[in-house]
Amino acid sequence: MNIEGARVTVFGMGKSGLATIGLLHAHGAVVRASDVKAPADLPDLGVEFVPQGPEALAGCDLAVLSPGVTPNRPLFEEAAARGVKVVGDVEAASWFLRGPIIGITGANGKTTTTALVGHLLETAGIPCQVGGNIGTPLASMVNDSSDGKWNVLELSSFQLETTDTLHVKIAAALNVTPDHLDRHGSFENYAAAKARIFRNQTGSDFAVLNAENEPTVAYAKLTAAQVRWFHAGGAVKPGFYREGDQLTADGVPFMAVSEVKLRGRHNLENVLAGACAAHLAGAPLASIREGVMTFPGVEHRIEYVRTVNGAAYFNDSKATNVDATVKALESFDHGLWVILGGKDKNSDYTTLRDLLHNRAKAALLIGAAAEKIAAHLGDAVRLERCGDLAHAVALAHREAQPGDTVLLAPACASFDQFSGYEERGRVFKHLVKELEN
Ligand code: UMA
Repeated sequence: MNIEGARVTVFGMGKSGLATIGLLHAHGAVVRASDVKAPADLPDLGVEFVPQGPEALAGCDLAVLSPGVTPNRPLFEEAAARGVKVVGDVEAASWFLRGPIIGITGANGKTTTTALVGHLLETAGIPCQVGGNIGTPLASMVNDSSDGKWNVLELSSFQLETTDTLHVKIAAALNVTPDHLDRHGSFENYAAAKARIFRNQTGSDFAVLNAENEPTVAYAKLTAAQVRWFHAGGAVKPGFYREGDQLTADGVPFMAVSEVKLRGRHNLENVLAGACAAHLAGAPLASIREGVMTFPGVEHRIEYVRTVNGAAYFNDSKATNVDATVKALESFDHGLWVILGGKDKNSDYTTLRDLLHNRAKAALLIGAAAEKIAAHLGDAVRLERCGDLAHAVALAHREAQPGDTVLLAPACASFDQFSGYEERGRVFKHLVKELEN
C-alpha cells in the first residue's frame, strides 16, 4: 500500500495510536493525532494534535481508529460519506505486514490460546511473533515481520470491526457469548464483528471452529476456508478433539488429558484450538505435546502462585466478570477460599451461589461491591468481609487447611482499589510470596 503524502488522522493516543503514527509516518504519510484527552495529558506525539471533532477530519484522506474508539458515530459516518476512508489500526498495519497471519478471536480464552500458539510454534522451531489485543499493537510488529514468519494475533471484536482487507490464513473462533454489548449494540452485531476474521479467506486458508458453540458453528457457512473443528467433549471430524483420556488429531491420540497443566474444561478447548492452529502451521504432533506440557500459562489467568502450609494459591485477577469467575470455580472441585469483589459492573452474582455452596469453604469479600455480593450470595456460603486483599489473604493463610485452594477470582473490575486487573494480580502475588510457611 502506498500512502506517501496521504493526509491521515489517527484517533486514540494509547498504545495502538502511538504505534500507528510511527508506522504511517515512516511510510511517508502526513499524520495528525487526535484524542479526547488534552495534549498536556498525553505523551509527546511528535505530530500535530487535533481535538476529536469535525476539524480532525478536515482535509483528511484516511482516518485510522484505535480499538477503543467506536466507529459507529456521526463523526466517522459523515466523514465516510464524504469519501474519507475510515479503518482500524489493525487494518492499516496489515497493509505493511509481511508473513501469514494466525488470528484468534472469541469472547473468552483468546489471550491464553494466542500465547499458547506462539509457544507451540516456537517449540517446533517455526518462526513467529505474537501480538494484537494481547498487548502489542500490530503496527509495532511490522518492522520485525518477514515472509516466512507467522504473525500470531489475538484479535478482539473492536479490532475486527474496522477491518476490510485483512487476510487471516488460519482463523480460530473459540466461542461467542455476550460481551461488549454496550459497544456493539446487540449480540448479532458483536458476532458479526468477530466474523470479519473470515472475510478475505479463500479455499487454501483454514477456519478453526468450536463445534460446541452455536455462533461459531454458524461461522462455518460464512467462510470460504477449509473448516477444522475442535471439541473438548466428543468426536468431530476433521478436527482436534478429546476421546476418553486422550487429546486426538482426527482420532489419532497425541497426548493425555492429564498432561495438560492448565486447569478447567475451557482450557482444554483452548489447548485443542491452539494445537489445531499450530498443526495447520506445520508443528508436528510430538512437538505440540511437548509445547503444551511446557506452556507456563498466562499471568493473571488461573495462575498458580505458590503453596503455603499445604494450601495452593491461584491468581485469576483477569476474572473481571461473573462468567470468568464461574469458569475459575469450575476448575477446582472443593476446599476453595474465593476472594470476590471490587468495582461492580451491574452484575448478577446469584449465578455464583451453587458453585460456591458446593465447592467453597468461604467467600472473602473485598472492595466496593462487597455488600452487593453478600446480598446476592445470601447464606449459600460462609461470608467474610475482609475489606481489602491484604486482609483476605491473611484470613485465608490463618484458616486454609492442607489440600485447600485460595483463589483470587473477583468477578468485578478492580478500579475501586487498583489501576487495573494487572496491579490487583501483582499485589495478590506479592502478598502470597510474603506469607510464612
Ligand atoms: N480515546 C479517544 N476517543 C475515544 C475513545 C478513546 O480519543 O472515543 C483515547 C483515549 O483517551 C486513550 C486512547 O484512546 O488515550 C486509548 O486507546 P485504546 O482504548 O484503543 O487503547 P490502546 O492503548 O490502544 O489498547 C488497545 C486495546 N484496547 C482496547 O481495545 C480498549 C488493548 O486491548 C490492546 O492490548 C492494545 O490496543 C494493543 O493491541 C485491551 C482490552 O481491554 C487489553 N481489549 C478488550 C478486551 O480484551 O476485552 C477488547
